[in-house]
Amino acid sequence: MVSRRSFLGSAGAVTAAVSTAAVSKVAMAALPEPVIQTKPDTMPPLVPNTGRPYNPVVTLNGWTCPWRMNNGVKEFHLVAEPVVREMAPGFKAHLWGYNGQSPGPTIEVVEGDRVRLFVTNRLGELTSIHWHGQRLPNGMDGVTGLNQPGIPPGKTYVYEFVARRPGTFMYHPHADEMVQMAMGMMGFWVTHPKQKHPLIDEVDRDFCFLLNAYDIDPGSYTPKIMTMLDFNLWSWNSRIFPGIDPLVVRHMDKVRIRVGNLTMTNHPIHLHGHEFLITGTDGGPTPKSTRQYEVTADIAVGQMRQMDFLADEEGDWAFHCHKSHHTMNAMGHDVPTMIGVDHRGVARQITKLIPDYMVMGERGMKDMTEMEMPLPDNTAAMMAGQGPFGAVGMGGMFSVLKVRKDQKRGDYGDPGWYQHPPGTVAYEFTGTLPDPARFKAEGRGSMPPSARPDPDVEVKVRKPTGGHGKH
Ligand SMILES: [Cu+2]
Repeated sequence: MVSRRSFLGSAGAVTAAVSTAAVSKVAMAALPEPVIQTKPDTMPPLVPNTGRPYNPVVTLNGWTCPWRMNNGVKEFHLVAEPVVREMAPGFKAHLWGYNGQSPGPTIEVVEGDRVRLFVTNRLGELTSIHWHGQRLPNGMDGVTGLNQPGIPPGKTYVYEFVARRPGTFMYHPHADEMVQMAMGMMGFWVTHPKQKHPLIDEVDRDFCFLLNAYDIDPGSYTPKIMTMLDFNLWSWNSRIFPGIDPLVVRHMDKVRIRVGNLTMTNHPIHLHGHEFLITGTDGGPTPKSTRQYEVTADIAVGQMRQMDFLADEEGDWAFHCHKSHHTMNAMGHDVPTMIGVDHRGVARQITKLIPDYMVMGERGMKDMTEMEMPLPDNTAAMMAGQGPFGAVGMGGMFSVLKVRKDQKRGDYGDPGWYQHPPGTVAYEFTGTLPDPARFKAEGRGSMPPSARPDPDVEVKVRKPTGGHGKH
């Protein structure tokens, strides 16, 4: 019997919930060693040293799964198991994932590769993996009950197929989906083209991440699994701002960002300073005739988008979901009841109670940062990003695209804050200002209304002397 330690390898400190005793020695001997990752850092791209060459992707706050070649077949080993994910510095969530992390490692293969994926279940319930977007034999599609029995706890199943289409894909369970995805089980998949592809440009930097969401009460560690829409943590690869790494590129790099959505709502992902083209979806590369320049791509539930652009503007550019409540961290309406009432001012209490108030008002944000509220243990700070000009009132799905002239090719290290050329930062005007033009009267609309409110309070108040019945 091979011990669990050797089964897990040197990084086997990650706790496994279920014993591997059920796996026979013969089966164990045939399994590739699963590589375990315990850090939430963005790992450097995994340059392929076996199999066919390609330009590897960089998984934001993630990593690519190593493989072994076995008689021309690319073999991966995914282990479904409980993991601890640091969603932001100091804020740890108890999730389920693969190989020590949520999301699981990115799978990178080349078009035409024969792929064999060993999936070991160390959860307490059945699981399976669906390979979203792949062309494959029906029995490899991973829908529990329909295409295969669920993988019982402690067992390992094997999926095998040829990666037929190049493109951007993902994987996730098709067993108890609502629970298992709410717990963080998902991963990215990239199939690189086997040769120069007319619709797939070669790029200098290729980033990828999944949109996911959690509902974790302040002070607790485990997501609520029955939440349908009211999630309170909006994350990229199970990280929230300010815990999401910047996307660092070299000036004039061709950049690709691949995004998949496994939340329960759509996300308009918005890039500052540049325009991009949607060059691919999970359906494959987009025809050139369909491409138009955008600065926001709405990514619906279960969709993937691949955005290409030329990083020709230096600076620190915001990159975020455009739904303002998705760039907020755990706060919800539950927070005040969890932490008790603050008696230092009614306005401050309103700020706490009404999240929108904070989204709208600088004042509210300032108050929050000054308040030093006693928050429950393990609660993501509401406003925690510290920028070069002060607090960045954001959370959740927010990061920064850093474009630098002196960034070395292949260097993804954080270059620090952008040094603005003199005279290129918005500044305070201290002279005297004429009164700005102001709104003076309502328009008439396209035709007279058939009725109007009675009494016409607003109009009477504004123009007490005027008769308004005969527009
Ligand atoms: Cu969003």
